Amino acid sequence: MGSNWEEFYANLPKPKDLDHSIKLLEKFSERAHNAKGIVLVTSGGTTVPLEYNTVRFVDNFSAGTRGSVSAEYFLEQGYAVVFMYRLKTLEPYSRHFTGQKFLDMLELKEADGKNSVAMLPEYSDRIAEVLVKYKQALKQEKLLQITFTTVAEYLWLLRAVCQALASFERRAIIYLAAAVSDFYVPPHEMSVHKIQSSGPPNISLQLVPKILKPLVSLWVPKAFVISFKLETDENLLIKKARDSLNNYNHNLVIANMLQTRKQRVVMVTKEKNYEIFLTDEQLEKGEEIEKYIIDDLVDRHSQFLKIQS
Ligand code: PAZ
Repeated sequence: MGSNWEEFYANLPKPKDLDHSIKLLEKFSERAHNAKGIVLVTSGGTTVPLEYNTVRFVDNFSAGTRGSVSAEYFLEQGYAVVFMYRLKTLEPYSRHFTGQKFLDMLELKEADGKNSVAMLPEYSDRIAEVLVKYKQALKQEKLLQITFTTVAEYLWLLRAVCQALASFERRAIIYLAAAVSDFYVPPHEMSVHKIQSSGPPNISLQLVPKILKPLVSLWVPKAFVISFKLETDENLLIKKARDSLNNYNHNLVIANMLQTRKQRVVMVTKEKNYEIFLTDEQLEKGEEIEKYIIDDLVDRHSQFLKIQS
């Protein structure tokens, strides 16, 4: 079962809200035809539930920074964006104000025994800057957000989004920044109830088939497809990225190390490898590497449109 994606899908339970997401996608993609192009950005990590009534699951690391930041820069460049993300990970625009950061921007005022809330003036410019971009994306209906949690939900959604974007042909960009589980528990082997701790559990994980293969060759054969490769051993990084490019024959792999992913990536194309990085000074100033990655990709996508048309 591990290598056959069709059989794999046939055995994966379809998510309950998939039909609703497909309707949203169809409407969104109809409207998006007048944008410069459309991008699917995947973001966050998938889970692998160990039980149907899930108490425990295996998780994949990703805060959703790469995806949410990239989505903002694609929007700024005039693309419509389908942001497919793990529930409760970072989202475009709201990512600037998460957790305590948001509360620290407010002050409490008391008058006549009543409390009211005001924005601290020193944050006003920063908030206004983000708010302008957010409102513009909403007004232009250029951003659609859809969520997944498990690897099964991710895979069902991924195929549905690709099918909705196929009509954009070369104008579609598929930007796969999510951290997707390589292993899963096949549905027929999954415990229904919480696994009891009376002894060591016997959990056997199987390989998830390589979904880039049907994605590139069947679902969106004309799109500009970018995958990411995450490693923790520098010695493996470029070889694994190039192997992936050779195996799936897509347009580009962005290779990054877990430890340095916010400061350095290597762009692996059919012709060459090149780095995009931020200096320590740029990083300290709060610059984001995704700005430079997206600038580069937008250039490459324009070239791709010219060469192929
Ligand atoms: O979401 P984040 O900013 O914390 O991390 C981003 C990332 C490392 C998950 C992404 O850049 C990436 O490499 N995604 C693909 C992971 C993989 O090889 O499965």
